[in-house]
Formats: sequence, C-alpha cells, structure tokens
Amino acid sequence: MKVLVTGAAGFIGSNLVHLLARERPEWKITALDLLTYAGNVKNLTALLDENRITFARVDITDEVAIGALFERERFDLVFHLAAESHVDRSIMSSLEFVRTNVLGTQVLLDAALKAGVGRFVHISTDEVYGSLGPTGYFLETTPLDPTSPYAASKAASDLIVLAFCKTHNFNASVTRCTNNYGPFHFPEKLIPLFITNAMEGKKLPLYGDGMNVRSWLYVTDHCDALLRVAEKGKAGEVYNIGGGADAELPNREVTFAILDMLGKSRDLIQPVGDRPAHDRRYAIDHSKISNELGWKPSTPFMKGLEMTVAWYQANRPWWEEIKSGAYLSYYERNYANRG
Ligand code: NAD
Ligand code: TDX
Repeated sequence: MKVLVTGAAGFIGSNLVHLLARERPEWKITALDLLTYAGNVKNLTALLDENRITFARVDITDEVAIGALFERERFDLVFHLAAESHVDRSIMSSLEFVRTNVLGTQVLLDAALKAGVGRFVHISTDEVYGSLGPTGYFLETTPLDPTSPYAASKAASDLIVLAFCKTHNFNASVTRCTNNYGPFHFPEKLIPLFITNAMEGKKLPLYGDGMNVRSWLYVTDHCDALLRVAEKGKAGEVYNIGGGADAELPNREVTFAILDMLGKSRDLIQPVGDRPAHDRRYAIDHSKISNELGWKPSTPFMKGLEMTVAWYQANRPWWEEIKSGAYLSYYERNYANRG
C-alpha cells in the first residue's frame, strides 16, 4: 500500500505519520511538506533516521511537481493535511490561505484523479460551520458559515473535494475536527503558546473575556479517527470528529489548568483585545463516526493536557528554536495592538 501524507511535517501530519508507521508498518509512506514556518522536519527525525518513510519537499500548488510525483508513485491512499492553519495569521493576510488551502487542494485532486488514486481523505475543521451559541452541536448537515478567511478557505476546499466525488465518482471523504492539542503543536496556538510562555515566565495573552469555548481533542485520537475514515469511510461522506463532553471548555478554564499544572501564578494571565469576529463556541456531534466507524475519543482532557505539558517540558530545545527569529516578528505584529 503506497500512502501519501501532505502537511506531514506539521503538527497533526507528523503525529499521523508516527501513528501510521506504528499501526500499519507494512505501508510505504511518503511524507510531503513544503516546510513553511509551520513545518519542521525534526518532527519526523526518528522515522527518517530509520528509513521508515520517504520525505518530499514539495509545494502542493506546484502542479508540475505534484503531477510528476503522483505519476511516478501511483499512491493508493492520500491523507491531505497541508494547509495554512492559523486563524490570526489569516486575519493579518489571507492570500497564502486561499493559495494553499483552495488552489493546493484542487491541484492535488487533479493529480490524484489523473493518477487513479484509490482513496483520498481531506482533513478539514469544524470552523467551517461558524460559531455556536451556548447550546447545540455541529452536525455534518449544519450549513457552512465560516467566519475567518482561514475557515472560508477550508470550506471552499471541502466543497471542491465533495464536487469531485459527485462529478468524477472520486473516492474521497472529508473530516471535520475540533481543536487538537498534543506533541509537536506549533507554539502560536493557544495551548502550546500558553504552556511555553508560562514556562518562560511570560504573559499569557487571553483574548476578550476568555469565555470563548473550544472542544479539545488529543491529537492521536484524531489520527486514529483519520485511519478509520481512510479504511472504512464512504466516498462523498463528511465525518465530524471531536472531543468528549469533558473537553468542551472556556479558554480561561484551559488557561487555569495549564498554570496549575506548571505551578505558576494566575497573575501571568494578561487579558488583551479580542480577535476580530472571534467565534464564540465550537462543539461537535460525533455520533456519525461513532455509530458507523466505531470511533470515539479516548483521552480525557486533563490527562491529555498533563501529557502535553510533560512533552513541552521534556522538549524545550524543540520549541525554543521555533520561538525566535521570524516567530518573534509575527508575535510582535499579532499582539502589538491588542491593548
Ligand atoms: P500546521 O500548520 O501545524 O501544519 C500544516 C503543514 O502544512 C506545515 O507543515 C506546512 O509546512 C505545510 N504546508 C503549508 N503550505 C504548504 C504547501 N503549499 N505545500 C505543502 N505543504 C504545505 O497545521 P495542523 O494543525 O497540523 O493542521 C493540519 C490540518 O488539519 C490542516 O488542514 C488544518 O486545517 C486541519 N485541522 C487542524 C486542527 C487543529 O486544531 N490544529 C483542527 C481541525 C483541522
Ligand atoms: O493568544 C491567544 N489567545 C487566545 O485567547 C490565542 C492564540 C488564542 N486565543 C483563543 C482564541 C480561541 O478562542 O484561544 C482559542 C483557541 O485559539 P487557537 O489556538 O488559535 O485555535 P482556533 O482559532 O480555535 O483554531 C484551531 O482549531 C481549529 C486551529 O488553529 C485550526 O487550525 C483548527 O482548524
């Protein structure tokens, strides 16, 4: 079985490659990534050193390079995770989001169709559904109502994938997951940013009133769901993936838990100006994937958070190297005018 993972040097992609190498050791895996600011080939070091996987540095919008790769390798299965993924960056500038997330997905679909790829899993997000009030859950049938340019670009890419299923009888499924957390998470997102800032004794910039709610899923639970969708999911179907009831929390509760686990003072919290059009609440109904594919989240949130804190404590050089240079100018730009 020849398998391609795009975005393989990113957070979820690298965790997925590790899981696939463990769970399906007979698969021949190509890990593809452009290595943007968010990609880090060190996330795959152990597997590359053992020659367990092949790495390809390719831009998914490069139709010539992607076409040649697909013609040569004749993949049986593609997991598509490559994307620009940070909401705040899409608010500052959205061109790369449309280019990579929309055009890049279309280039992959064309190449996959032409090369006769047997199965394609498109990894998307619950953010395509927009914002929830205090009650209710996103279903697969919830109308798309994206708020940020990031979410809009993901919604567009979902629709192109589903159109390929209808038009070309292409064997693809779309997954929409809630917020992930765990090892190799780039420290621009809430949980790894707050863990590492707290470890450095820096302020934790909490947007708005800190009461926006996210539903958290430990990253290996997500990767386990992706493997099930690849092997058992149906063409043209969307599968929502999300955390358990214990994982739906306001940001301030998550922040308190991180500070408590690190033995740090709540004085480190710095309330700052809100994200524009900040989605109030995400929560997912994952009964379709549970009933049809037998998946459910298995890591309780507080246990997953403890494992994540321990990982950042044990891997300080990994994130210290990231939190320098270009990262610092992004940080300055994003947080400068928030008051
Ligand atoms: P990430 O930003 O950590 O990783 C994205 C990877 O894509 C990076 O390694 C980057 O180098 C690569 N990439 C970017 N542009 C590329 C291009 N043009 N060509 C090839 N590679 C390129 O993101 P993540 O958090 O791992 O998210 C992975 C996927 O999962 C995304 O599609 C995202 O929308 C989706 N998702 C993420 C979450 C979450 O909570 N992180 C939740 C639901 C869905
Ligand atoms: O400094 C911060 N302060 C803060 O209060 C940051 C970075 C975030 N927040 C808040 C905003 C959100 O309510 O924390 C919450 C989580 O923010 P992010 O980590 O930026 O994630 P979110 O915007 O919810 O999107 C994430 O989940 C869905 C991923 O980044 C997306 O790629 C995924 O699709």
